[in-house]
Amino acid sequence: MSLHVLPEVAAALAAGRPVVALETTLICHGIPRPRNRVLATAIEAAVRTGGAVPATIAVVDGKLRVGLSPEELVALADRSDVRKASTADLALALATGRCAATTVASTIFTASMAGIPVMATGGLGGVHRGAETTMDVSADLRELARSRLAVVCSGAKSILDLPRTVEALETHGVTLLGLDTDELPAFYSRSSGLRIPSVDGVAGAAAVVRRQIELGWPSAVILAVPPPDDLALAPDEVDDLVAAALAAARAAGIGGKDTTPFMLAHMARASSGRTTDLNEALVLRNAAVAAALAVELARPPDSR
Ligand code: PSU
Ligand code: MN
Repeated sequence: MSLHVLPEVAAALAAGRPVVALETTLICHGIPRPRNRVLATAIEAAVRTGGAVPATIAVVDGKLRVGLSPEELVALADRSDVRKASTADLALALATGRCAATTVASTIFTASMAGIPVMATGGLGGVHRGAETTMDVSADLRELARSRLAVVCSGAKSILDLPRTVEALETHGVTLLGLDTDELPAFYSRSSGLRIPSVDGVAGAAAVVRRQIELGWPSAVILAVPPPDDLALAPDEVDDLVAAALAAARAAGIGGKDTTPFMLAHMARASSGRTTDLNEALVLRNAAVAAALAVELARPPDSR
């Protein structure tokens, strides 16, 4: 077994106490330094406040880690040489003894191996705009299709082709739920125009997750949480920001795994940091919701 599980996380899992897995690409490649170190610590604190144990996942010096110490977490956030490791890159990162941040895909894979039932992130990867020609579809979709866990997020990032992303999720049998909303949030804005089933609160979501486990259905449940009202952008403004970022990416010849970090950074600059403020706020909210879901799922049947 090549997993290195922090003793606190291992103890919680062994005792059936709630644990929430967290990804690190958003820390190392989504939010600029030095804000990212503050956020990394705050996300873990939000999970603890919600009554669960955080398990931040990353490759540190060639080891696949499930749970980092507070010092290790800040050190990872501060480094500028951390690679982005999706599932295709994990083995290489381990073999070369490097540090690498895990995407949603590699975090889901690792969390499943460790037996963690819930993870939190900002926005999922999905079908990129122009995928008809580039074939750029995030590996997040493949892991969501084959991993039985609940993923709390604010939908998929608006830089993607959201209607095609929803179709791909359906094809792969991934259950998509809105937390008290029947519209898929679009990460930067609360509305995408895409209808999804709404569940009543975290208890409603937990009931679906339990049925999914009983069924033995091998795919994920996505719980989509709208971004905070006061920071969310208007859909028109998001469209303009995405169009400008896409044009800049094409002009700079950006492709593949650099696309998402490049676009996020471009939109942050073009919005004078408002997309970063929003990204931070929604991740913190999602971490709190994920903790509540993990707590609910860990409750014994007679106390529900
Ligand atoms: N959510 C965020 N910021 C991010 C990401 C998600 O708020 O930076 C990352 C996730 O790690 C996701 C990745 O898995 O972007 C998708 O990258 P790609 O499209 O290259 O698979
Ligand atoms: Mn890609």
